[in-house]
Amino acid sequence: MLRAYLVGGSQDTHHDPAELLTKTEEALQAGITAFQYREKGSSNLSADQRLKLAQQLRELTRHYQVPFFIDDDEELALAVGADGVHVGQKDQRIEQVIQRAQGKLMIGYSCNRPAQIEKANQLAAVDYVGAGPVFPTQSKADADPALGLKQLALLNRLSEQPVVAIGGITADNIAATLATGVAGAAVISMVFQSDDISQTVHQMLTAGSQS
Ligand code: TZP
Ligand code: MG
Repeated sequence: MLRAYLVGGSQDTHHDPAELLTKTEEALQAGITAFQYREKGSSNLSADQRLKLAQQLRELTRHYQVPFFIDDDEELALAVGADGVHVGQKDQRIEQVIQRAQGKLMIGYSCNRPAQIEKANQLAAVDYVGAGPVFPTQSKADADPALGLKQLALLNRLSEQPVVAIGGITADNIAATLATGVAGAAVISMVFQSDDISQTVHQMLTAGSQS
């Protein structure tokens, strides 16, 4: 599920929900293995617009039988029948999300320090860990400094849950990223800024398998 994980919201497609839907469908068709709706930062969508877009993304991902996560909003995830919720260190407290979502949603949790991984290891309800940013990224305004591959490999070794790497992953570094042993790569701009989404998803799915 984590191998080729696409993340996106309207801020990643020129604030155009229709473009988000079209590009996400192209990526689903090409074989992404999970999708996360992440409406953030510079987004100007109202709550009603977010709900409508989340419902449309739920329908699309269901059609392609791909797990659908929502960032930082377990109420929205429950309302649209998403498969999971993703929680950051700066979002709502993980304990509160677990209380509301346990047994109903898969839970992903962002970690970028060993102490955070150790905490995640204690939380049985956490299904996977997102680790990053691995490389510098333009897609997250409040991103922490880049981890680099050595630190990513360390976090992956410490984690008892599968780890998906995120942040600054491109065609040039995805093979090295996967070589750390993580379960997969999560990307925004590699796909949403691609001129050929189908080919880009193919690169994600085959990276690291050529020797
Ligand atoms: N969390 C850590 S880095 C990041 C998120 C959501 C942004 C990843 O975007 P990109 O364009 O793949 O670097
Ligand atoms: Mg978040």
